[in-house]
Amino acid sequence: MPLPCAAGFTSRAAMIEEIKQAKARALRAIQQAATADDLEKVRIQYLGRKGIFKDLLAGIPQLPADQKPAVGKEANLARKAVEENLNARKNQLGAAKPKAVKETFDITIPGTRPQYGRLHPITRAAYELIDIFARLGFEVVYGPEMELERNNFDALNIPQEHPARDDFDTFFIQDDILLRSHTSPVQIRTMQQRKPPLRIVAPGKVFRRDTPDASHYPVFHQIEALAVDENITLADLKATLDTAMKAFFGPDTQTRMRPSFFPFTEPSAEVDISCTFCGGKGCKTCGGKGWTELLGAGMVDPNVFKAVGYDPEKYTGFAFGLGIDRAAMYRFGITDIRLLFDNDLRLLGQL
Ligand code: FA5
Repeated sequence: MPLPCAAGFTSRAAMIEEIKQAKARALRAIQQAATADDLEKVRIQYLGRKGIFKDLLAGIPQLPADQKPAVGKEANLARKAVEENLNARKNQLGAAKPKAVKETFDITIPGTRPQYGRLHPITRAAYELIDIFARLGFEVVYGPEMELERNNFDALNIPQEHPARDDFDTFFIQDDILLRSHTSPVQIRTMQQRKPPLRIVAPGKVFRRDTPDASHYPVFHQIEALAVDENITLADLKATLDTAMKAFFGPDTQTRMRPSFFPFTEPSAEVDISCTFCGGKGCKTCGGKGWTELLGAGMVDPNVFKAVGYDPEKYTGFAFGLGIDRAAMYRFGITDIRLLFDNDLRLLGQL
């Protein structure tokens, strides 16, 4: 707003009066400003580059020399007062904000729960099994998922064209390299590197051409065990399994061996545990049998010892391979193995 100040004022008194009035109007506008935006508009109107005070001060040089100091002083005082009031009001308006937030904050609303991560049931089962076998004196070793055909088959007494190859059929990378179809090749790798006595467990991922169903998956996990020494017997195998299964599934768990066949063990057995869902009474999950298959086991075949340069006349040993995914299912009450691989947090979050 242009003011009739500069050239129009002829007396000091008139100009001082004008400054006082401008100051009064500014202070009123500051008090009436309800928001920071209103306040900013007032600041621009009075103290801005083209504001009212700028115009007032522009008139001072035209005054007679003896009047300039008094008017200049009055103008500076007025501008200072406006600035101070602007700052004070700004603080007032700023301070009012948190108060409004405080009033609308309901402390009874439940907080947002942070999402905690946890281990996958297969990982948990693997860690627990490793821990149990470690306490029984087994050392943990690892082998590669990509394996030589020789270690997966030939050295385990499964020569080319042997029908047992079908049970362990897998994915070939090239002619003599494949994705291991069980953890048993780690037996071969370990025995080739060490002399008896030895007691090892080898957990890891394995691959098969199996079609997925409630208890099979084409990628799953096993934990292999191997104990070799003089005078190891089937009783050692049975006692080790009994102790480990009771530690993992609970003290009432029963273990039984059914005669079976694996080319790398003789005799061989499928090992069942009493059904964890019905406690052995028979239910839908165990097909009414009261038992569920968990692992394959046996006494190491002399041909395997020969393949790794151990003396089969001197040493005996037991070995087994346990399905970790199945162990996790029976332990955590999951009736379909596929659920373990869906990664649905609604299921995993309950375990
Ligand atoms: C073997 O893999 C033998 N290597 C085990 C063994 C080791 C025997 C040492 C003797 C000495 P089998 O194919 O039965 O055996 O598999 C062992 C366990 O792996 C089964 O009992 C089961 O718990 C699990 N398993 C087998 N196939 C699958 C699959 N497709 N999905 C999930 N778990 C499986």
